[in-house]
Amino acid sequence: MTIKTILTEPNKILRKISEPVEKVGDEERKLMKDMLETMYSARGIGLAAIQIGIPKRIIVMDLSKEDEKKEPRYFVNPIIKNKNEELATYEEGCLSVPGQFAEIQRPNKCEVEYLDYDGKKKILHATGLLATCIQHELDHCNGKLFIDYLSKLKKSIIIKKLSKQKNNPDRIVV
Ligand code: GNR
Ligand code: NI
Repeated sequence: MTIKTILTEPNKILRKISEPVEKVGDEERKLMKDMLETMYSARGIGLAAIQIGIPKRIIVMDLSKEDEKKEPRYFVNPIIKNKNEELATYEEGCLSVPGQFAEIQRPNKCEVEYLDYDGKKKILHATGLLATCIQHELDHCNGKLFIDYLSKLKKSIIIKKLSKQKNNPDRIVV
């Protein structure tokens, strides 16, 4: 397994629309394992393939607490079927928008149709953080970041900060 580099904003690749996967084969499973390892090493709870530069509609997730047993989840070609009218607010962060957090409102429940690690068709009724996270990751597949929901001013402040961080040669990237 390999830990990949996570792309950060501003980077045009993050704005690409990812393509559906034709078949869940060994190549896709290798990618899912690498994504999961990359996500764990960055201490995230979800990751979309485009965040490591691969425009495929693949998401990995693990919402278990650090002292609990790992609970990896894999979603290939996820489609959100039913979104609840009711909204929930979570403070969101993103591995591609490092160090920035904002409260975002999204439907508090959703139904997701997807293929699992073995390519089997599944349906999941998601609520709470799971529902939020799936919607956050699906946004990545469509080239969207959580900062796109903020006001123009807030968004531009965040992008400026991130650009500065990137250009600073003193920044140590481990
Ligand atoms: O690690 C992450 N935490 C998080 C918190 C609230 C809402 C969404 C997320 S996803 C994020 C990892 C990430 O960037 N996934 O794309
Ligand atoms: Ni993200």
